[in-house]
Amino acid sequence: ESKLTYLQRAEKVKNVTGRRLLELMEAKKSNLAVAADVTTKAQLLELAEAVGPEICMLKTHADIIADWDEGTGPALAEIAKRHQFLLFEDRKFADIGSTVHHQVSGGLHSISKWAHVINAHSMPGPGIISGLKKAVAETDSEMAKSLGLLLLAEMSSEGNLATALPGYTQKTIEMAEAEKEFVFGFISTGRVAGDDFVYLTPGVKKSAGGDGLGQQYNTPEKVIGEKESDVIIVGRGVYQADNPAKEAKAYREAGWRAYETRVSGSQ
Ligand code: UP6
Repeated sequence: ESKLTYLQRAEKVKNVTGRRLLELMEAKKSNLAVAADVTTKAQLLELAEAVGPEICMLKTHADIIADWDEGTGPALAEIAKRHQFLLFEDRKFADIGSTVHHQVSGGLHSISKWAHVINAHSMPGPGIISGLKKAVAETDSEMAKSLGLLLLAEMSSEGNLATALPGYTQKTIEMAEAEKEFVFGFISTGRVAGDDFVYLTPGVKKSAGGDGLGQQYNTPEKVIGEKESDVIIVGRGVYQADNPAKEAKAYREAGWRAYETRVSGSQ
């Protein structure tokens, strides 16, 4: 059972971006990440601006933005700096080291130029971490030097093999343990390892259920309180609401309440 505060946990995390995330969560009283799964640049920037004050992180899928251009990353970075949240590009790298090395730094999206956090599947083995690390080492951008990596230890979707295959999650944790300067946490349904990693959980909505395409939802109370995750990731629950800013505030308050209850140990 984890009673440590986010600030106490920050001291244990080696990656500088992981520490910064925990510190700004405490400062903003927010353990909410919004998944900005909109499909145009204008919608993306508008959503970032609207939910910015409520979130610790904006999770993007750059490759679903129809009109992504070289100004999109810098525009997001400016909003993130002003509202004090991190940018997490949810590219879910899943290839050999040499390929992901190009994918993270090149192409249309130049992810390492604007993202603070990236993630990868552990399926290809430790070479995927080496490839991403090489891209970071080669960069001359100060920002890319502090990039933090999350590994997918579990997924939220029904029948996913990370959860179904015995040993998959444990092997993923071992890969992270070996690279703690770079890997600061996991995508998981809850706490799967120690206090020195950060846990981020997608598949969160006000009421539990699904979406007909395999997604499985849990509530903020269950994810933060019972499963002891750290960050709730909410997509459709926020951006499909009539008023995304107001809905983000409600999710932030629910997530924070669940955290405070957990660390205080009272009801
Ligand atoms: N996501 C999951 N499950 C995972 C990993 N990632 O849902 O195991 C991502 C999706 C989406 C967001 O790519 O961007 O989290 C969930 O969105 P939703 O709240 O609209 O379901």
